[in-house]
Amino acid sequence: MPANLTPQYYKAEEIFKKAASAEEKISALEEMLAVIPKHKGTEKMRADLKKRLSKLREESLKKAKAGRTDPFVIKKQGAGQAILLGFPNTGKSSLLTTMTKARPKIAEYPFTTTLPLAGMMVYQDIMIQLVDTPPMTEEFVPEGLPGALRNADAILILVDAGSDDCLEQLQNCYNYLKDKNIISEAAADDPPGKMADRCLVLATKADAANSSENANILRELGPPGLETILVSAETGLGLEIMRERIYEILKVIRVYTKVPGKAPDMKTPFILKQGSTVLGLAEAIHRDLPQLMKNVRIWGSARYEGQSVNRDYILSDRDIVEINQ
Ligand SMILES: Nc1nc2c(ncn2[C@@H]2O[C@H](COP(=O)(O)OP(=O)(O)OP(=O)(O)O)[C@@H](O)[C@H]2O)c(=O)[nH]1
Ligand SMILES: [Mg+2]
Repeated sequence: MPANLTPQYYKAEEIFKKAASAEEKISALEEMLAVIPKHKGTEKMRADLKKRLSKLREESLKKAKAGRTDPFVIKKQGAGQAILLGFPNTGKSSLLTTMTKARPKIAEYPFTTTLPLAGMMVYQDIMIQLVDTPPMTEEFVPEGLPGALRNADAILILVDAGSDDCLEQLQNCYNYLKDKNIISEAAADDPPGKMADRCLVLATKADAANSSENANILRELGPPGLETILVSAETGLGLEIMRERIYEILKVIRVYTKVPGKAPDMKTPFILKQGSTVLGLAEAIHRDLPQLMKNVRIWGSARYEGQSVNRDYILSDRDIVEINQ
């Protein structure tokens, strides 16, 4: 049976053929379906149009979903990512402001921060990413926060050392992390700092009354094996030691490279996982380098300066490496 297609149909089909985007194609197909004569002769064509339309709609929905950015998925930058966790008003945003160029809103009332915000903190010659987050409480944890915590390299638990609730705040945060399996439980005999692999407690507002006493209460009665540092975003107390501890938690090393016969590049170290070898460094520099490298010399951890080592040699923080091809 003849289809007897109309000029409107041919026009819509022309638009469809020229359409560049999925949205244009969808609306042209919808038009074609709307204007196509509905009789036995076009039955197959209409079924085909419907099939194409639903396929395009599905694809475009998938794309839209993938393109939507989740604010709790924070792309890592620098030597590692340390996320701030804590009850409202504990000074998370103030710490981010003091340590980085990021400028979150700070206020004396609770629940000021509603979305995560990242900033870069300088540590010696590298940068470490700090991520401010909306607060958690015993009753409420923002959706998306557990995923962000799980993904972070270090978790900084902030508690207000100026408040008598600080031990309760710490216990709540710690129990939450443990219950959600974000960290593993510390053993009672773990030395401070070894605990729960990547947590550090920051007792904030060190400039407030009773803060030292409260920090001691946290150390004595808080979960075992947790290291607590008393810090103040206002006076700067404790911030240097905090930076050092965060770096240690990241378990990375800095390695500097040098071209034969030239001075080493001490400005931009390669950041590698602790335990990385010369081969790991070569892979990080360029994927073809492992095949090309011949003699490798090390300054720093080697027995003598400029010592030749093989590709299995385990590098140390601040080693200088010369790779000859
Ligand atoms: N004295 C003193 N006050 C501080 C310090 N750090 C933060 N504050 C104050 O504590 C209040 C809360 O600070 P924020 O940085 O907004 O706290 P937050 O944890 O980000 O709060 P939320 O976003 O609500 O979770 C503000 O009034 C700050 O000025 C500090 O080191 N010393
Ligand atoms: Mg905040």
